[in-house]
Amino acid sequence: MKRRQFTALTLAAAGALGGPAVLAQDNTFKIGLILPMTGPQATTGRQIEAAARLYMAQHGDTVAGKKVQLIVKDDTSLPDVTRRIAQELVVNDKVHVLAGFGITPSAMAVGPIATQSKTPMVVMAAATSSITEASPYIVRTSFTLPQASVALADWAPKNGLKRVVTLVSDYGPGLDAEKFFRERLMLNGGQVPESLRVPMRNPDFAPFLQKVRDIKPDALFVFVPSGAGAAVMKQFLERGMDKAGIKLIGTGDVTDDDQLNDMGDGALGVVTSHHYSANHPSALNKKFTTEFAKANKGMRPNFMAAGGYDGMRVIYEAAKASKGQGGDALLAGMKGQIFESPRGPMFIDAQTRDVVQNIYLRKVEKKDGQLWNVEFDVIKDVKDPGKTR
Ligand code: VNL
Repeated sequence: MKRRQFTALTLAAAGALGGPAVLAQDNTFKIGLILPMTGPQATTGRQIEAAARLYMAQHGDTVAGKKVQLIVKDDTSLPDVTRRIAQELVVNDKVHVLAGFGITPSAMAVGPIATQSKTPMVVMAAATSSITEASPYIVRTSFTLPQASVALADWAPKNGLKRVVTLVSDYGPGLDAEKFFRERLMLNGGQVPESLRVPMRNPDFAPFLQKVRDIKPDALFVFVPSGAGAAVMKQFLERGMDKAGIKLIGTGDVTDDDQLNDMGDGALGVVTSHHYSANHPSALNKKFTTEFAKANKGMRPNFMAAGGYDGMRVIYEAAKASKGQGGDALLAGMKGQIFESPRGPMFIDAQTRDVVQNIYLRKVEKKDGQLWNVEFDVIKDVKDPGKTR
């Protein structure tokens, strides 16, 4: 960008961000969907975009009498890029709502823009507990790591897994998973002899897994972001960890439905806790997975797709309530929504703007020649435990 252009953009942005955004005056309702479409989190972008488009195909592309315009932008998972794109979407495109946000740093980077411009911001993927505190305009339709981790820490010691090593990606969601899993496991009489953290970008799991082998715990608890699970599984099996008697457990990010079916039979029996499984037995989910596959060359939706699909639901219903207005009216329409999602019942807590939902315990099983996360227990209506302390 030339210097003069840059200055002009910065000034325009500063002006527009000094108060409520000036919204598109024509008869459109604009959704700025910022996603990682390339780079290490590209599967998250692909899943969420597909889900958003499916929602629009099923529910029409007009809402409150306005034509819905979905503007998809690739932030490559770099927070500085996310911030710049968000600013352009607010200032130049005059979007009514920002949405997407594949990883926590990207969501955090945009919080101040949402606040200053009074633009509602729907977080469809990122899952660190504190994200909703980055702006009063943030509403979340994904999940939180404390939500998923606590359920597993209750299950593990009752099922013979008392000494558990944790292995997490070294950033927001991983640190949440580590802390909430460990505290709850210890409360339940378990032990965590070691807590390992792997770099978020280009992790090499081998040296960490060697360490786990030496410690020989009952189980290894893992959190890695969506897209990295297959690599963990492969190295876990290659190093013969399962044969050494170490069980692999984790949040459902590890047995991600986007990759699970390609992980091979070594994944059988892995127990995880999460809010969405493509195998969730409900009529609504059957319709969701079937139509998603049909529109996307047989692709199976994962939990990211669920977050994107439900995020669109939250936006559409809020737009109806606000009669197509943005800003505070749109935000108000998002708070307190309660509905059936492909994941099960779901509620946007008006106080926290965070999702309250069922957390399921699941085991990888083979059905009709395919691997699935099969739910075998449920903890109902779980609020983010990260907010009740
Ligand atoms: C995050 C959390 C990202 C869970 C993920 O995949 C995930 C995050 C991209 O908050 O950055 O599975």
